[in-house]
Amino acid sequence: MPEPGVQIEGTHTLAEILSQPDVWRVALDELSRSAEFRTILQRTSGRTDWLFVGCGTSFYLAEAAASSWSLITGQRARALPASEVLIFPQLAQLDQRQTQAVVISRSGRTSEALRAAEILSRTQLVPTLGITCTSESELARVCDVTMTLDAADEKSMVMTRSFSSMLLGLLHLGASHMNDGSFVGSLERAAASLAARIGSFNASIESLVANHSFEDYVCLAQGPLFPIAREAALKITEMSCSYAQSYHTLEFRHGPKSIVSPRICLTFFLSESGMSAESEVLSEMKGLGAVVIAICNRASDTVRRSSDLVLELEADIPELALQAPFIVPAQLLGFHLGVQKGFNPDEPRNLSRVVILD
Ligand code: F1P
Repeated sequence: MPEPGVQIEGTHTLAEILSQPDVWRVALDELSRSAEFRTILQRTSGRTDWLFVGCGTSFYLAEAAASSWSLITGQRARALPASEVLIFPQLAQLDQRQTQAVVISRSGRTSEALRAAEILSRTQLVPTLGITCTSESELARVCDVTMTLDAADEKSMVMTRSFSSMLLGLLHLGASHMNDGSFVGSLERAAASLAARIGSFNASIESLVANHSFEDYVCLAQGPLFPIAREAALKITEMSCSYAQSYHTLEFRHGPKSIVSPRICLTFFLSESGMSAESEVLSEMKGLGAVVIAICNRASDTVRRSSDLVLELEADIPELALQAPFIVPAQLLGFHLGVQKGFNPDEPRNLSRVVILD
């Protein structure tokens, strides 16, 4: 393992994180023009109760997709880890007449995801939509229909552009079900805004990491951004072997804030709906001595006064289109923290790219 702080040149993980705006554009364009997408639209129309399923990052993707799906379509949508479908299938509250299952797996090979797809399809008789970044996947052989975003596949062990691209693909599907053709345009504007800022975001985050030595990490968000905070915490853990936590922003006051000190890094994913209330928490935590990173579309005055680093997207897009761009700074934070601690994010400790069970 290299000496702590040694910059690891040419990692594919960093290149893949930085490639996201371009990959989103390609993936969304290919999806929109594909016969596969039209088939999926047709085969899933009329289903009114959506269950999103995955493992690890793909489970947090399922949570992000479920929260957005409800807000975009007005339909009931839930997320479960694939393991819960295997062990407690009754928790899924499946209704064969209404439920549409979506099984998410970058590799299309994760044992729990494949087994959950089989149970949903063959035992519970619920239609299954797979989404993956791997062509000719095992997942596609198990699910009734499958969305494949191979432009978003990656070499990295941890999921970065696969997470954001598959999320955008599912948002595009939800908006298309509602005949909202403008939503894909907002996703493209989000990509353009991020593309213009991602270089400065990367430099700012690398500099903040170089100038601090953290002991604790907490990611905070509300609403459809809360799954992004959960995924952000996992990225920090996977790439830097640090214990990172996530909470609903206003929940942080109710006990967890006891850990706040000058050695804590608090990352706020600020919604537009809750900007005022969330800014107050941010200001209070700065008052307790925390180092504060604010990720937002446009910062309030309180956020500017109280943050050590403000990363603004400044895009004219609906709030839901913020989910994918907001995860990118967190991926960069996890990467630079890992390098600072002497790890190689291309080869995270203890991890394998796919979890295959006997
Ligand atoms: C799911 C997953 C990843 C994790 C690691 C192990 O993979 O848990 O989220 O980062 O790579 O596998 P997949 O089912 O999405 O391929």
